[in-house]
Amino acid sequence: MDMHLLTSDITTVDQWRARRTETAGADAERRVGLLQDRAKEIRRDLITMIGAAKQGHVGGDLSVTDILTVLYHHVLRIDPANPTAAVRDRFILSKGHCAAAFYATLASAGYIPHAALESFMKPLSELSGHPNRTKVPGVETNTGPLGHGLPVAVGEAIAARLKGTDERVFVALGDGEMQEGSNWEALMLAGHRKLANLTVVIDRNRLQQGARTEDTNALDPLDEKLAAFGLEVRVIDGHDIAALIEAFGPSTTGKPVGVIANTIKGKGVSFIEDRVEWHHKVPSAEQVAQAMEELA
Ligand SMILES: Cc1ncc(C[n+]2csc(CCOP(=O)(O)OP(=O)(O)O)c2C)c(N)n1
Ligand SMILES: [Mg+2]
Repeated sequence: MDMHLLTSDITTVDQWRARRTETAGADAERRVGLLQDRAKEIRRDLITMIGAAKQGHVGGDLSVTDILTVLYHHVLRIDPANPTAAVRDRFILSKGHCAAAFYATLASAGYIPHAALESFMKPLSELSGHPNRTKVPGVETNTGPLGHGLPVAVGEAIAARLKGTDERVFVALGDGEMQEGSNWEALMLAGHRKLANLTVVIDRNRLQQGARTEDTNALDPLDEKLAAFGLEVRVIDGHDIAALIEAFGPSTTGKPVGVIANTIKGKGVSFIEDRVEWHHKVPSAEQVAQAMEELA
């Protein structure tokens, strides 16, 4: 029985497939350009959604957008027409407060109809403020309470190994979220089990809800910490599409991969970029219009 009221948009899935084929076959420069176009569409959608809902987490949505774009439009081996296919790569958005970016990405891949984005955070909408796997096709596990996505991803990576498939598991976390102890327990197990099929992506925008991470509970040297837990660490610019593609390549050491994606919270909209108050501030109609101009 399909639990979901929302179902995939086959026209968009076909378009997504055609675009993926085009992206895969393009030369490096054109590939980056195509993915930047997708990311811009997703940024425009999430701004529209948050402006209409008058709720959301716009800063973290904009910092994770390029990560989501590269995963869904180039890397993940998925079939949005069959979200629960027995063999598939998995993605978990552990920083579940960034649901708007996630839903906009799922819509761009055809998991859900684009028109459904209009219901974001409305009463009784499937598209609530944090993603729910029983309501939204493509969502692998419920997130929102920080610190739970990575432990689930570790379990999925172990399950894939037990099944003997080559499925890969990706999880995106906030940097403030790394202050949750559960993540370090999960990393310890990932390192111990040498879960080479797991890629842990940290959206390192250096801001959490009310302040800078390094002023709250410092994470640096985060690369050394991840390496000490047994990860193969890749530090990149999290808005550099080519660097993201490379960083999402398979493990070369037999260890789980840890990607520290240095990002800018609010990336793409000048008055939101790197400003702590935009963690969950809502743009006015005028600010939505200005953001759209910048993202034109
Ligand atoms: C366990 C838990 N505590 C508190 C919150 C409230 N909360 C939502 S987002 C957030 C800050 C997260 O910062 P970060 O992980 O850096 O995310 P980003 O900067 O990408 O938005 C907090 C404290 C929560 N969702 N879960
Ligand atoms: Mg952060």
